[in-house]
Amino acid sequence: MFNRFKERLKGFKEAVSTKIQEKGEAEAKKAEAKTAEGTKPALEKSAAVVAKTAESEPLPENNASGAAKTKQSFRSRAKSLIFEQEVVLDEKDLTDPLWELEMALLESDVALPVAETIVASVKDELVGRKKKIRADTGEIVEEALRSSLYKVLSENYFDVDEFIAKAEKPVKIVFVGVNGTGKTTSIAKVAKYLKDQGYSIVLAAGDTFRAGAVEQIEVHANNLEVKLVKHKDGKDPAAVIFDAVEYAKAHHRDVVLADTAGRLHTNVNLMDQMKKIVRVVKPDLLIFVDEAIAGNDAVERARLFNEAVPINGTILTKTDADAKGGAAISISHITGKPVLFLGVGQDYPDLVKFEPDWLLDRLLGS
Ligand SMILES: Nc1nc2c(ncn2[C@@H]2O[C@H](COP(=O)(O)OP(=O)(O)O)[C@@H](O)[C@H]2O)c(=O)[nH]1
Ligand SMILES: [Mg+2]
Repeated sequence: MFNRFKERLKGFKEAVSTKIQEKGEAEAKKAEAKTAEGTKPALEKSAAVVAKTAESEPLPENNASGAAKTKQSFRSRAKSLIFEQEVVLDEKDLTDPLWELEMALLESDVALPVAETIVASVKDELVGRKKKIRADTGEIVEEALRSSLYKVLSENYFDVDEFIAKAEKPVKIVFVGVNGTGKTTSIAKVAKYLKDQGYSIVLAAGDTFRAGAVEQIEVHANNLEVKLVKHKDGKDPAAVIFDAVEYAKAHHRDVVLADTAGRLHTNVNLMDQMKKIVRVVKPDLLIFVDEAIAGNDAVERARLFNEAVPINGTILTKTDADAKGGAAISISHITGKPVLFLGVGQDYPDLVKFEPDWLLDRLLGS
């Protein structure tokens, strides 16, 4: 998961570390020069004393090597000074590393405005703060990255568990998105997720477009032992979902999860159909589903869907197969809507409720 992202961040981390090291050395040299300057008169004085004593007394045998020893101890003190040096980074120091970071983010499919936000925040974290060199160099960079990514990831945080617990029942949730991204699979995963919490579930076979779609969701309904509402030869998804809601009301079921056909935002007819579903069903949550591996395309589609009909949040699937991480980092910032779940595999339990820390650990962890 996110291996390319981690790989790509290494360059930035190294660039900052090198900069801190260089500055520390320069500062230490300055300090060494100052120390040497300060002790020079004292050394001369002691040399004069030695010379004077030599006139009256025989020279102690070890005098020459004693002077060498003094010189040596200065050197090792200077060396340790490099490591203890406090380094302050200014904007100029960070120009190259931050460029490196921006490139890393863009190549990882992080959307441009999001990459710029992260870079500005990392710069803010690093510029002007006193940094103790050596011991915590790596940590400083890691911490700056972590807190900057955290800000972006937690921007629109939404607790879906709390929402469902408090919402009037049945909670109506409609899933939309393009074909093959994992809508139906995600519905099955969410059904299991909620069923495990004790909620009663009704599925709606609202993909009336694709051949085999009803059979596919029926298999999930049977596996999970939940009710499926479908229409025989029905072609109106709004009517199917409406009936599922009526069924849930009549039978006191907690949550309706409605499937829909895959559609592109450019398909006017299918986008109108989606608007009709929203008008008729008035979902509590309209969830956009897309796959993390689509990178910027997924983010752009989310933006366009949200423009056509305001979504409440997204589910990002196939993060288990995503090396870059860009979509997961960007999608919430770009749409202004929260990520609710991440798909992490093909089985029912492979669903993770979105938590910024969980994602951060995977983006930055080893
Ligand atoms: N690796 C992986 N595959 C997934 C994930 N979610 C869905 N898939 C697969 O994606 C394919 C399309 O899923 P489907 O639910 O039919 O997509 P839909 O057309 O949007 O309904 C299937 O083979 C799923 O098993 C996920 O989180 N990880
Ligand atoms: Mg489907």
